[in-house]
Amino acid sequence: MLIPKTHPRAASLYIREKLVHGFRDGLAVEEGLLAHGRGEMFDYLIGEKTTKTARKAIKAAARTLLTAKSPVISVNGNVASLCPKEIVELSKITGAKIEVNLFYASEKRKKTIAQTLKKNGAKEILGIDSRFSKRITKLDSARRIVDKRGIFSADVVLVPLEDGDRTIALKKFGKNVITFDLNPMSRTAQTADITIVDNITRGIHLLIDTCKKLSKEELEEKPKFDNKKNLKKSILIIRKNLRRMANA
Ligand code: PTJ
Repeated sequence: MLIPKTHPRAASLYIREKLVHGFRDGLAVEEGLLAHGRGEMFDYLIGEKTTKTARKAIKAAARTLLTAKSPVISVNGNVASLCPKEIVELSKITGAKIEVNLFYASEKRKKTIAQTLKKNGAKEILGIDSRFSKRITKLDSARRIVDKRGIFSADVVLVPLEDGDRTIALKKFGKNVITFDLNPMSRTAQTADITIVDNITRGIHLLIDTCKKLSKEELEEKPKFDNKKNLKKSILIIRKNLRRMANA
């Protein structure tokens, strides 16, 4: 599809096309298209830009990833469709392992996602070899199967575009959870330790840059981040935008 650069919503339409291609290439599932639609709606409500509150969460996420002992980035079909290159770059900068972990699991899709990540420069992808499978408790979906070298033994897990049950289970399992979620009211957003309310396709670039730029002093500082307070601010941004639209 040809999208004119001058189209007022060109950026958003390009992102949508990426997901459609990801779906056609066997990375994302149909349900992922629906999840993307929900994301688009919230992106519209936050103004389709990275807010100050998202920047604050990104800084906290960068610090947490860089100071983690064993960080892991969990990748699903949507994430693999939208930003595989950036996921690999983030993993290289932070030393985080990459693990494929799917809600609608299939061996074929896991392999397709792993291949895509490798094409984008990843050396090792976890979550593919069943010899290393372990179960995390209190979770019914296929996502309970994790890699013992990855999510199972991680201290910090980045789980972007996630469903609520998984985030709750990871928290109960003692993990420090970071997420990208455009819906500040979702269970994932509300349960995670650090929620970046931004489109992953925008926010991940800033997360990579922030990881590159954080100074030694900033890394040593005691973290002051309050996720609940930050989420309230994101909800207020949405309320303000809705009010402005209603009064226009
Ligand atoms: O590939 P699989 O099998 O693991 O399935 C993945 C999906 C996405 C289908 C699954 O995790 C799912 O159903 O997720 P949910 O419960 O719809 O949650 C996805 C959340 O991500 C929603 O709150 C969306 O608003 C949000 N979201 C969608 N697109 C983006 C986003 N947040 C940030 N950036 C986006 N581009």
